[in-house]
Amino acid sequence: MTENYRWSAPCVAGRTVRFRDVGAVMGVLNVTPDSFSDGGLFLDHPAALEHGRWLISQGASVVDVGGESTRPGADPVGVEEELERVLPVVEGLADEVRVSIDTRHEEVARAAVAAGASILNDVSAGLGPVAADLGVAWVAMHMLGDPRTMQEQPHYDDVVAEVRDFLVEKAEEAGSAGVKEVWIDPGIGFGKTTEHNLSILANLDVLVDTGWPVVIGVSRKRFVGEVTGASDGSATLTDVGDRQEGSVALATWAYAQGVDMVRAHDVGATLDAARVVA
Ligand code: HH2
Repeated sequence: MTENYRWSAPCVAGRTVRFRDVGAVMGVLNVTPDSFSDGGLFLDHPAALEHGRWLISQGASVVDVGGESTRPGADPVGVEEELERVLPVVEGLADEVRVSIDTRHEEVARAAVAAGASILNDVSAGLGPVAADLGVAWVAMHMLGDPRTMQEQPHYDDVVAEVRDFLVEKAEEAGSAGVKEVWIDPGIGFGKTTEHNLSILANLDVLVDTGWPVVIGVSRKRFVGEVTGASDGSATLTDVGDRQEGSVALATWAYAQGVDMVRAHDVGATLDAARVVA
C-alpha cells in the first residue's frame, strides 16, 4: 500500500498549494492482445499475475485488470472471451491488493466482483446500478460515443463544464442508488482532442471542487507524445516508450491539483515523482 506524504509548502510563487496526502496509483494490467501500450504482454495468465505483483511491489494501491482494449478504433470483445482473460487474474491478485475491474459489461463486472474485485472501473459510466446492487465502489468515466468512433471529430461547446456536469449527475444518481464509494474520471483521450485533454488538465480544480474523489488516466496516451514531440523532436507520436516522462509529470500536476488517484502503467516512477514534489 502507498505511504502517505503531505505537501509541505504552504505556497509556491504566491499560489496556495493544497495540504493533502499524495494520491494513490491505480496500476494498469491489460490482459489483452491489443491494448495500445502493453497489448499482448500479459495475455497469458502467469505473465499477468507476475506483472500484477510487480505493480504491487512498486506501490500500486489498486490494480486495474482489463480484458478489452478501449483505445480509439478498438473492436469490442465478446463477454466469454473477456471473462476468460480477466477472471483468473482477478482471483489471483485479490488477496494481495485492491482490484478494480476495467469493463463496460455487466456480466464481467458481476463475475469479477464474485472473484474478489471491489471497484468497477467503468469507462461507459453505465454500471452505477450494478455497483449499487453489488455493494462495491464505482468509477464513472466520461466518454463521448464509443471507442470505435470517439475520436471522429469530437465537439464540445465547453469541454470542462460538460464533462463536469455529466460526471456530477452520474455520481449523484449512483450516490442516491446507494453506491458508497463513487469516483469521477474525465476520461482523458476518450472522445477528446489534444486541446480538449489539455483544457481538462488545466482545470482539474473544477472537478476536484465538486467534492467527488477524482481519478484520471493520462499514462502513455497519444497526446503526451504529441506535446513532447512537438517541442523537442525527441519523442514520436507512436512510440509509447517516449511518453513516460510526460505522463509522470502530468500525474504530479494532477496530485497537486487535488486529484486523489492516477491510473498509470509506470507505478514506481509516478510515485517517486509525487514523493519528490511532496
Ligand atoms: N484509460 C484507458 C482504459 N481505462 N479507465 C479509467 N478510469 N480512466 C482512463 O483514462 C482509462 C481507463 C485506456 O488506457 P489503457 O488501458 O492503457 O489502454 P487500452 O484501452 O488500449 O487497453
